[in-house]
Order: sequence, then structure tokens, then C-alpha cells
Amino acid sequence: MSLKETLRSKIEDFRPRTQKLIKEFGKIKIDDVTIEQCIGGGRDIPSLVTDVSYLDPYEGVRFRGKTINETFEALPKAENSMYPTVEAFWYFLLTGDIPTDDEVEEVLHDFRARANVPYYVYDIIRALPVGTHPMVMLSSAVLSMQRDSKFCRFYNSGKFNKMDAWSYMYEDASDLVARLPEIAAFIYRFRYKNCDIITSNPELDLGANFAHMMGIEPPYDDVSRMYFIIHSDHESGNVSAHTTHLVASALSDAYFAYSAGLNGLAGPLHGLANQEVLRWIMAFEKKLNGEAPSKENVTKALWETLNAGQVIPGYGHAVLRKTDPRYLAQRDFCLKTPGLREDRLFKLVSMLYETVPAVLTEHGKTRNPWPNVDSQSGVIQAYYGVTEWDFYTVLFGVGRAIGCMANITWDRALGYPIERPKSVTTAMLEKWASEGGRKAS
Ligand code: CMX
Repeated sequence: MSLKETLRSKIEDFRPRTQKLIKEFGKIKIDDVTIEQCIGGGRDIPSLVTDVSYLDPYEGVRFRGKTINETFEALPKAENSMYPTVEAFWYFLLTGDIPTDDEVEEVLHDFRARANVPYYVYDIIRALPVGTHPMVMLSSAVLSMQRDSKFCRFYNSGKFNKMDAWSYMYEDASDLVARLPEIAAFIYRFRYKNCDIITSNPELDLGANFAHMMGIEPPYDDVSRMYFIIHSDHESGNVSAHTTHLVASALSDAYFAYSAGLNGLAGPLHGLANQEVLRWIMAFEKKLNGEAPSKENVTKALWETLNAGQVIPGYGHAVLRKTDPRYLAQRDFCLKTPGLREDRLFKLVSMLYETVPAVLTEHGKTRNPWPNVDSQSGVIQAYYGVTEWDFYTVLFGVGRAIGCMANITWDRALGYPIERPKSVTTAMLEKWASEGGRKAS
């Protein structure tokens, strides 16, 4: 069976579960909401459903029930590699099944057929003014492909129905995931390498082809596979995943939805933090004036940042309450890679790992003083020559697409409705506060 046929049968088996929950148990209460949660960005309010990944505050993310290490272990690996292909991971995220080698091969072929980026995408990137942020280039490129959306064409065909909508969303989702590496590599070479574009090698898997188009030798292919997989999904409440889901809930297609998701990813409190980490580290190194980093001078620099009212980028998280396993997966890669483990920036990042949690704890504000995914990723990129840090969120965007696209395919499969949470006024909150809670009307 092809991936799409496997998915079809999974969807048909799954639909009755959602229907039963709505019809038979729809009125069962699962939580209460406090004023703090209402004003404070909806923290911890369970109001989204996804089976693609789950984020435990202490354990970190599980993709389809598996931790990052279990995922790496279980999936078929790329040739001569310690890491699975993105294609194998895509199959796994969509279906929850570990694909066989033949099934991975089929996705490789499918992606090759889909990876053709329309010429106008590159015209649009080229037409943007000098100095445009690479995330604007990526988001515009994604949005421009809406013109060819199969989902949109189906919607306008007069034959649209909710039961089949997922099939067209799947088509757009697969096209988008297959095309993004070429678009991202184009943005990189166009913006930073004198427009010296390297054409794609369709014989390679997605991670290896991306490394090839970036013009970077192995093991950057493994860096890419690892990076795209660990950045793919982090359950549904984070800004990029939630925005994509929200926009798609209006039956906007994958291009409209993911372009919007990317705009959220570009915020410094979310995906842009990986760029901010490297910027912060470079500025800090400059201040050291050749002095070796020590606990004392690192602590001093951290307090200068905090006392200036700024956040320490790469630390803290809205859900996590321990070191992010995505941070540890990247640290692990650094430690087992000769050269990288002796790298001066890696040593500085390791020194920060030893120092920041205590400083943030003493500072007393953040609920989670531990590092998140972003505090480690820039160091690896810089080591392989990708020192242009304003490109880093584009890399995050290629990875995040895998999770967002799997999610909106399932959103349509299970017929999730348009999202529309209720808002209240401040006066209402004040009234309920004075009455000790909202009285049932
Ligand atoms: N440095 C300094 N202060 C921090 C901090 C940090 N790294 N992390 C949180 N705080 C502060 C918050 O700004 C907040 O201060 P105020 O009360 O003055 O507003 C206070 O601690 C409480 O915040 P929190 O409940 O611990 O964290 P939030 O859920 O509000 O925010 C996050 C989470 C990630 C936005 C925040 O920790 C942060 O700004 N971190 C730095 C940026 C970063 O690394 N972002 C990447 C996140 C990863 C991802 O996108 O997946």
C-alpha cells in the first residue's frame, strides 16, 4: 500500500473515535480556566487535539508516542548515516507506523516527483528589496505557491466535501514539505553566496539533497536530517503550529496556513530565538576581548543582559520544565563529532549550560531556567560555515513544516471545525473576581 492508501485506512479507522467523543461524551468537563490563564496566553488550557506529538513538561516531546531517541532508533536510517531520513519520519508522523525500507523508498520517489519548485517562486524572492529578512522570503515563497493549491482547486470545483478534503490537503502538504529544502537553499545561496545557486540532486534523500544545495559537505547531511526531525513538531499550542492549525481551520489551504505559521515562527520569543542566541554569544565573545570564558565572566554578562531588561535567548519555555531533549540531541551530536566538540563556540554554549540555570533561578522570574532547542542549534550551523544567523529561522521553518503539514492533514481528516475560542472583557473578569468566581447562569 502507498503512504496515501495507508493513511486513508488509518483515517477511516480513527474517525469513529472522534465522533464518539463528540456525540456521547461531548459535555464531559476536562478542565477549569483561571483569570491568570485567560490573560496569560491560555497556558495549560487543554483546547487543542493532536495525536502527532505530545509535550510532557519534564520528559519533553514524544512523536507518535516515541521520545526523540526512540524515534531515531526505530526509524530506518539514511545510507551510511546514524540518522533516519526525513522521508521515513514523514511516513511515521502521518501514520504512526515505522515504515519498511520499501515504504521509505516509495516516499523518496514521491518527494522527487513533487520537489519541482515553480519558477515564479524564485522570481518573487529575487524581486524582494535588498535587506529583506530571509523569513520574509520564505513566507512569501510559500504564499506564492497558493496559486497551484490542489485543495483550493477542489474547494472551487463544486464537488467539495468534508470527507475527502484531507486527500487534497495531503497533496498540498506533501508538495510543500518536498519543495521547502530547495527554496530554503535557494534563499541561502541567493542572499549570502552571490546568487551562486546549486541545482538539486534528485538521487539524494531530502536531508542530503539540502546539504548538497547548501554547498556543504557531510556530515552536514546528518545535521540537516537531525535538525529537521527534532524541529518538526512540539504539540499544537506553540505559535507556529497553532497559527497553521488556526488558519487551516477556516479551510484555507496549506500555503495560506503555513505562510502564516512561518510569520509566527519569525518572532524572537519563538523560532527567531536561535538567531538571537548566536547574536548574543558573538556579542559576548567580543566583550571578552580574547579572555577565555569562565563562570565568573559569563555570570557577569548574563546579569548585564537581565539587568538591561532583556531575556537570555535559548532559555526558558512555556511548557517545558527541564532541559529540552532537542537541546540534548544536538549537544549529543556535538559531543560525538570530532572538531565540533572542541569548537570554541560549543565550549561557550556548554559553559552557558553550566551557568544560566543558576542565574535565572536567582533572578527568580522564569518558571523554567533550563535551555530550549534554540540555544544549541546556531553553534552547529556556524561550525559548518552557516554563520549568517538571520538564516537560522528558515532552517527551523523547513523542519516545522513536517509537523504542521501532518497536523493539518489530520485536521481535515477528522473534520475539526473552524477555531473560535471565546473572549471576555476586563470588566467581566473584574466582576467574576469580586464574586469569587463566575457563577453559573
Ligand atoms: N530570560 C529572562 N527572563 C525570562 C526568560 C529568559 N530566558 N524566560 C522567561 N523569562 C521571564 C519572562 O519574560 C517573564 O517575565 P515577566 O513576568 O516580566 O513578563 C517571566 O520570566 C515568566 O515567564 P515564564 O512563565 O517562565 O515563560 P513564558 O511562558 O512567559 O515564556 C518563553 C516562554 C520561551 C517565551 C521565555 O522563556 C523566553 O522569552 N525565552 C527566551 C526566548 C527563547 O528562547 N525562545 C524560544 C522558545 C523555544 C521555542 O520557540 O520552541
